[in-house]
Amino acid sequence: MDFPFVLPYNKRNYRPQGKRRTTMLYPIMNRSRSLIDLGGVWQFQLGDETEPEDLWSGPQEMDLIAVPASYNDQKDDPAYRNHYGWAYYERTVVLPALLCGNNGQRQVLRFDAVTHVAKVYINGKLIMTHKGGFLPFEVEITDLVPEDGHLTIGVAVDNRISHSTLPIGNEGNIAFFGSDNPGIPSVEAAKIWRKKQNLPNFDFFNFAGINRPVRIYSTPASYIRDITLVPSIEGDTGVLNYEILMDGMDSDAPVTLKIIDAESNCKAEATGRKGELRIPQVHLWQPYPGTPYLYKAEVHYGEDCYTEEFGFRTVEVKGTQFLINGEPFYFKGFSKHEDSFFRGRGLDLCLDVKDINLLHWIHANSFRTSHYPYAEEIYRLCDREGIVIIDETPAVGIGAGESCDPYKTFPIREHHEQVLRDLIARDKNHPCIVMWSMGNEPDTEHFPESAYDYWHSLYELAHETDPSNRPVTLVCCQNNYEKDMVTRSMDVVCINRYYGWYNLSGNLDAACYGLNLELDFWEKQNKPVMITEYGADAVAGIHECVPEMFSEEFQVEFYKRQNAQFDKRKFFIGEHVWNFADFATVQGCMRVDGNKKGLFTRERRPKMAAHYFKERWGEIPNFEYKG
Ligand code: BDP
Repeated sequence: MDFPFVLPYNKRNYRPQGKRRTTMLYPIMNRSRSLIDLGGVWQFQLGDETEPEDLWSGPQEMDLIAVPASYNDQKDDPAYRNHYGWAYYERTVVLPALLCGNNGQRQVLRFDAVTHVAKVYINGKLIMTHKGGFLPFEVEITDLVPEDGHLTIGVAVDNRISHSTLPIGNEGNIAFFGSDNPGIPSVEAAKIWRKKQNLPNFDFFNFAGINRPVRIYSTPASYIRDITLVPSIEGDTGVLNYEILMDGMDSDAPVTLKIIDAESNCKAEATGRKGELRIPQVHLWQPYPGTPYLYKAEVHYGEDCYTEEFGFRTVEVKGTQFLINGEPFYFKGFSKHEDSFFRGRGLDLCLDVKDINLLHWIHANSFRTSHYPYAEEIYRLCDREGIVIIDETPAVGIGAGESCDPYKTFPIREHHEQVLRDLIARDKNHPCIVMWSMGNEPDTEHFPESAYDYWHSLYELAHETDPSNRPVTLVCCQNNYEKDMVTRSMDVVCINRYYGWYNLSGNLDAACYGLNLELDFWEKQNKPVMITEYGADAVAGIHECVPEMFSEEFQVEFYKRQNAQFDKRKFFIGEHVWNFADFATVQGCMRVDGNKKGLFTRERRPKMAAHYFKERWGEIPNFEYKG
């Protein structure tokens, strides 16, 4: 049986786990809705692997911790950095009197992301459990707010990754001296020293905790639950199909929708929860340096109102082209990470604004949210700033070598489907998003048929779920592309390639040869192809006259040589550099203080290659680059 995603708490319907309805509006403050941000300093304690009880007693000795932010780097303590298991957060707040009692308002507690599993307690009682570290969840707490407004919010967070989580962690979680090869002849002797820890099957640090904002917002008792906007274009007329979902107390109040332009003029109006509106001489949403023109959909329902921004733009794959507003688009940009000093994966609006400005500086027009859905704020910024996004699920690391079929052994399918639905439900109205990526670098080579079945059912699910039916892709790793059946069947072929780095290391002539052989293969598939990752580590400050690996000069040369190959291919529709900036990852013998493939350092200083791309991309237009 289904039950509402926003769960009014009472004993009858209390059910912390189950199938959820995936609709959720971004929390805003307006005349009908209040919004309280619970960011600040909370109390914190590390736990262990013991499953938290359903009743919260509140850990006794607590440290201070900033929210939102990952906990790992907030204290210089290996216990924080390398934690494995549960951690406990607590904060007591007093809600204003006007938000308490039977005042005809609903109070909702919303978490934008808690990584990876959260158990939420109010005044000592478990009210919700959520799995998945990169998407929001919420719970109605109206009946839990006492007259005096005192709320103790407890959150237990589990950072363990496994074959049943996304991203994937290696099962067993037993590290022998932190290495596969301890150099000790007897396995038995090696086993004497072993430690449970997260062993990511991916290359970014497993930052955990309350990574994104926690808020309490209110709505009237009858409220707008979701808004779906599907804009299209007919000639110079904008056509908007819309659907509004309402919920709460029964109400026969009418629903109205107004479309307001950027100059605050009302361009169209309608009554009813579903319909179509037409806007003559519509302004298009165009990627920067075009104008990313936004309209507002203002919805009223009884006492509630909600305003959602949207844009008129079309996306279509035609032959070997990727069309935005009917014109062939060329992707210039990056695959990125949410990653910064001290905060880990925590939301940092200052960094988001800085990164958008750096994208403009370098003349990039797009990025991919590798390797998980990002915080909602960045998509809102990109809508305004005209940056195009490929939006990715956290499905990274689905592969275990040639002896194990991950699709038959990893219990992730149901969770993956849920995450895909939740992602699309959250992000469906953003004009900046032009394509969904179902995942990054799974095994598509060793078990091509299993892989095809798995990814194709998700591919269909994504198409069915997205009301705007955007193109869908899967980002594929360096593999035997002749065996891989999945990548060639995507709407856009997205390839991550490391010719000259992991393959044919340091030899750029051979790298170009390998790359060209592969491009010849793709040329025959009659699909648009883009590179979603290519890159070389460069340690800022290492310079050489004869470019060798890890120097800034080599990084420039690596890109110059490969870009020249891409430029020759008409079906090649874009280049996303790996990575925008240096980032933290699992320590290991291939990493010096993190992954150094950024064009910018972790503190956002440009390397030589950033200047090279600024010049290159300054000369590549968004549209018609390949004619
Ligand atoms: C790619 C992965 C990415 C890594 C990158 C690298 O998709 O997450 O960080 O390799 O090794 O295969 O730098």
